[in-house]
Amino acid sequence: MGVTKAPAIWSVGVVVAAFIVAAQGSPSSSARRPYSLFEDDGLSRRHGQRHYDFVIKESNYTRLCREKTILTVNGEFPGPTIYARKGDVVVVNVFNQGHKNITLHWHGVNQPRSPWWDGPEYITQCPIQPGGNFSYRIIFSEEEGTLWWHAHTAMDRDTVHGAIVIRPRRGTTYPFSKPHREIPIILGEWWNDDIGQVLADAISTGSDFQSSDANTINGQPGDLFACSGNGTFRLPVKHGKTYMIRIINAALTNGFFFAVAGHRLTVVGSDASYTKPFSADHVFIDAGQTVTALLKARRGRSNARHFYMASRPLATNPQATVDSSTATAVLEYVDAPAAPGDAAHGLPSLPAINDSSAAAAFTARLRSLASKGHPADVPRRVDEHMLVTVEVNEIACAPGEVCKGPHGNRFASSLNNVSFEMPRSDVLGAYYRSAVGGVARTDFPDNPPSPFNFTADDLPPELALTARGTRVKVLEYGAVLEVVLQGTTILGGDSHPMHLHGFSFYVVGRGTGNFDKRTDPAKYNLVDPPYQNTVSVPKNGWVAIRLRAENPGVWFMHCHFERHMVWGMETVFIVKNGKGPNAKIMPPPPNMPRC
Ligand SMILES: *[C@@H]1O[C@H](CO)[C@@H](O)[C@H](O)[C@H]1NC(C)=O
Ligand SMILES: *[C@@H]1O[C@H](CO)[C@@H](O)[C@H](O)[C@H]1NC(C)=O
Ligand SMILES: *[C@@H]1O[C@H](CO)[C@@H](O)[C@H](O)[C@H]1NC(C)=O
Ligand SMILES: *[C@@H]1O[C@H](CO)[C@@H](O)[C@H](O)[C@H]1NC(C)=O
Ligand SMILES: *[C@@H]1O[C@H](CO)[C@@H](O)[C@H](O)[C@H]1NC(C)=O
Ligand SMILES: *[C@@H]1O[C@H](CO)[C@@H](O)[C@H](O)[C@H]1NC(C)=O
Ligand SMILES: *[C@@H]1O[C@H](CO)[C@@H](O)[C@H](O)[C@H]1NC(C)=O
Ligand SMILES: [Cu+2]
Repeated sequence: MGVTKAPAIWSVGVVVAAFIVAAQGSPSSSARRPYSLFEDDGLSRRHGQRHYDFVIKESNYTRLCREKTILTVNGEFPGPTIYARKGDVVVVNVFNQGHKNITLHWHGVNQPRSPWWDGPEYITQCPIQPGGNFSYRIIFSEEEGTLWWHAHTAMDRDTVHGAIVIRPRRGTTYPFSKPHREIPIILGEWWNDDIGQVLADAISTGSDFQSSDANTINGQPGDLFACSGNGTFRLPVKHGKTYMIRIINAALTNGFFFAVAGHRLTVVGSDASYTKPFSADHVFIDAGQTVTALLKARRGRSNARHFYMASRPLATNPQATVDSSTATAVLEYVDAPAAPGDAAHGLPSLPAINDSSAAAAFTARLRSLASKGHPADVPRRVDEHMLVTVEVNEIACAPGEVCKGPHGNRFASSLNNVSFEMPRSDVLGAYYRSAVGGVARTDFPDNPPSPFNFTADDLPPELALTARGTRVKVLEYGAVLEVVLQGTTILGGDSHPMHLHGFSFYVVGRGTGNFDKRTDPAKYNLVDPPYQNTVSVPKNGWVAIRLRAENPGVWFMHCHFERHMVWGMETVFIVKNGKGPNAKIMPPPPNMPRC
């Protein structure tokens, strides 16, 4: 591995020794991923902290009959699973032995008062350059359930990602019977071409991104694809046992439907929060989200040994290039008689690729555990209202340039018509030094600058134009914020998984067409709304979220479709310090990477 020494770790009075996690064998081409990689790795704890060493390095993998060099953590794809209990602090020592700048993000972890370890490049830190290292502290507070980690530089999260499993505090248990086993199911995508090249090609002409070549389950397309059958992810189960599947959508461009043939799933959680259990034939999971579900292994009368699991995208914009393929994995009853030639059962039935109503119907069933007698802690009084349009746009082609986006322009995207431009050094560092003006303007608009009929059928083409800017929104500590994210029909419209760092939020309302501030708030669910970190804004519809700005720091909000983010569909919330030491940002660790 080459790494024998951990970097200095920012912690008071704790002596931290290096702890090397050996890469679990070398990633041979299509080798079947051993099931044991999904088990708790038994890492020791020191002073209540767990440590992982993540070596960023290139590694060759074969998929779809071709070998390709990808960026990995410890040579593993998908990367290692992080195990924690609610309230733990986990230290991840990252060593960049790749050839690109990198940062890692702990998706859905609030990192209370500690934005320094949140990860998005040029928002909370400068990237870790090749040869460099940085130790992240993942500070788990209220989260319990399924989350994940991923690179937050360029499009590197394509292959640099893994699951985070957060179990109940020691001595407490799940709000349901303890499952026999817990298995991450990571939905992703695979490109035959180098992902850096895919990005560079799109940027050079302003065109749409090339679509992926396969969808994947735990890194494998499954046996509907050429040269892929040997690697297909197989989950061994025994009749009568209950399995907790922790489904993560790590894809760059797709929301997914997911189902298991011959089995229903009982959904029990979404992001890092439990939901009221409900039974479903299939789940819908947008990019960035997680769904935790229980699967009771019951073969039924068929006595079959194999059942397919499958994921297929939801594609809401017919113009966008999406990979519509179906990825598969196999549920294998290890206690069933091995029948010769026992091919996997048929594919599970999944909604059509354009069935947004099926996605909306699933999403509407997500309810937190609260009840009328014990309502969720949803803020009732709102201090700051924002209405934010979520748009895919165009930016005029510069003279002399050849652009291959819509109307001969470049593709762009925006929030409230601000197409976010990445600064060249981190917003957090500048803000901490009281110099935020050097990197950003603090005038992100609370409302669309010029209102229009957001979801009209025929919008004038000029409305598609937008302009770049690094504009952020500043909030007072403790303010209650309501953001209505409003989809638009500009360039046809699409759904958008909007992710906020530093917070989970209550999704209090959702609807089609234009949000109506006079009538829609009366229909909000303030009793048992889901508590999430990524919300699916429906195509040509809206969602309303509420949160208390009680986490001081600099927090990114962005679409989790990577191309939309690259085009500018994001902004930053700065939450100011409050009164008292527990309402202030922690000081930065001494080893922050520099720009
Ligand atoms: C980590 O980086 C620091 C500089 O920030 C360097 O002094 C140290 O040697 C590095 N540690 C390792 C193990 O590479
Ligand atoms: C990985 O692939 C690259 C190019 O595809 C090749 O040059 C290199 O030798 C390969 N490395 C290994 C260890 O096979
Ligand atoms: C799959 O595995 C079998 C048996 O190990 C081997 O003969 C075959 O070549 C493999 N196929 C592919 C496409 O890797
Ligand atoms: C989905 O596609 C089918 C076939 O192309 C079409 O008949 C149907 O109207 C579409 N549904 C929606 C909701 O767009
Ligand atoms: C907005 O556009 C929709 C769809 O074309 C239309 O039904 C609605 O009447 C329009 N609203 C207004 C206020 O013009
Ligand atoms: C967005 O900004 C661009 C550039 O300033 C402008 O041309 C366009 O009309 C604006 N669109 C809206 C909906 O405000
Ligand atoms: C890597 O990060 C450094 C520091 O921010 C920056 O100067 C450099 O341009 C980055 N490299 C690339 C290829 O983006
Ligand atoms: Cu988007």
